[in-house]
Amino acid sequence: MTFSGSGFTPLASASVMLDDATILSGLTVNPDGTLAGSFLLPSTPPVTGDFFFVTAGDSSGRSAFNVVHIIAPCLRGDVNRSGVINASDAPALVSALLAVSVDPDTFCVADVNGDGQLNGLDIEAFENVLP
Ligand SMILES: [Ca+2]
Repeated sequence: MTFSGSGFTPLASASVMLDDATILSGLTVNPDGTLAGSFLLPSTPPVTGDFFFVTAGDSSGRSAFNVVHIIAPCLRGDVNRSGVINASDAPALVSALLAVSVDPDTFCVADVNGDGQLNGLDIEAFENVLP
């Protein structure tokens, strides 16, 4: 997970908090007032729907925050987003194939054969990925 921000006091010391826990400390704001870096999220694997408040603050009391929403990696065939591929995904797959349009996350899990289209070929591919 990367973060970046600007408007901090140049060369001030800074830290980053994830929710209420300090995850990075001893940082120094860049001369142009920007601050950037990266950290690992504590939830492994991250669960869809999780979210974290990321707060970056400098020693002069300037801070910025953002909310990180977790979207799980696309598991093709897990159309109902339960974390596993099984027969329960079939109705969701059919709904996605019949829908006029779907959101990008649904498109990814419903495009089971990964060809960039939602059609009957994905049903065949779905049958092949069923355990
Ligand atoms: Ca497809």
